[in-house]
Amino acid sequence: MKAVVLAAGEGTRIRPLSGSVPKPMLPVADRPLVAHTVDAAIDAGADEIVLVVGYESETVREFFGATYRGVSVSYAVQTDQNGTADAVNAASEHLDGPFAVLNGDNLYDPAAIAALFDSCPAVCAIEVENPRNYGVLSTDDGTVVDIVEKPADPPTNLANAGAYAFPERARDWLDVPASERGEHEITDVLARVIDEFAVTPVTTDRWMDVGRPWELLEANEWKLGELDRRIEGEVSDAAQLEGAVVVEEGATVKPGVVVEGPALIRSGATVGPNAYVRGATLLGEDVSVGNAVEIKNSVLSRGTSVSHLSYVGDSVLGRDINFGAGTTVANLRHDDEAVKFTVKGERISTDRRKFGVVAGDGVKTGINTSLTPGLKLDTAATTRPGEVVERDR
Ligand code: TTP
Repeated sequence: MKAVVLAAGEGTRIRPLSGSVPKPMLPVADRPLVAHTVDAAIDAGADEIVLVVGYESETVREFFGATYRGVSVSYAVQTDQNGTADAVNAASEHLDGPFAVLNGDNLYDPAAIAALFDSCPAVCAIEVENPRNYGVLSTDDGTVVDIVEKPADPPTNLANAGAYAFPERARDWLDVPASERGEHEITDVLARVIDEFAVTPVTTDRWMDVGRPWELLEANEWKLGELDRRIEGEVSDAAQLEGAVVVEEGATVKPGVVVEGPALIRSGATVGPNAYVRGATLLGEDVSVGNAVEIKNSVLSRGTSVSHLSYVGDSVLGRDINFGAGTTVANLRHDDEAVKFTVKGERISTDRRKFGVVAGDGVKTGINTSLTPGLKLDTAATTRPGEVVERDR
């Protein structure tokens, strides 16, 4: 089956991380986020991938090229991000026969995607505790009979897990009217398919939609947790690597370093001496973690440097950041409440007891900067030496 993978969005809710890199290309373990989606489709047996691209599309094209893992990849351009149905519509001339649609910012269980392909027409569903926040599926006798967005009174706890296998006819139904929020939604295409076909709900135990920065952290927790230990870089005899630790070729781990897996230290990264890296942590290409630094459950993107005497916990750092000596991230509130974070101007709960900071590309902190939980530092923001930063900047 052909799989259409939607990767045209910028990811406004994940800003500032999507400043120079579109959300689908943000790092999740050893690959961009969207590569996990494409891998799930290929592992499930997709025989062709159609990637819908738009925002900063070059980076996506460069990564996948014309074939990826032996499977043909073609591209459709969605000029304006007018919604998920509009995105699939942009790919319509690539479609013949039944086709699957997957979100390029979702992590899927490949076994569920294989079952989805086998059960076409079908939609993936996951049981959730709080269905009010999702598209909710009503079923009758093993068939989906309705889908309702964020219902006040959910008919089931089966949430739409953003993966669809559509019959060929659905290609003619992609031009749906705009929804209340002004987007052409793939769920309206699904509603039409539900009206005309028997649609099977394929349940999955594990699925994740990456929309906000802490979800990128959680996606890394998932995928770093799947790594097997592999040591190919230069590791000092006086370093200690515990559990599922990957040190890629070209990475250096100096004396006195302790790394607790799951952790991935990518090519060109240097760690130590005397640093403490705790799981789940991704140290991207050319990252530098220096003397007496502790990093815990964090993502440090390519080229970022936390050189000495600093602590970074439960945080996501973009590219080419420099944390000055003694920069300390707080990741826990005194009142033990969930940490809040600002998404599109609104302060919302991350539902996480521990969450540190999100810093955009090129941020520089002065020495001895203290950063409070849930702080957002915009692209290229700076702090002064000794500052206590309590407000986003
Ligand atoms: P969303 O997460 O709804 O949108 P987004 O990725 O642009 O992020 P944000 O809401 O933070 O701005 O999109 C779901 C998937 O569909 C995602 O993989 C991006 C893709 N998409 C498109 O390809 N074209 C579109 O017009 C839209 C709205 C989304």
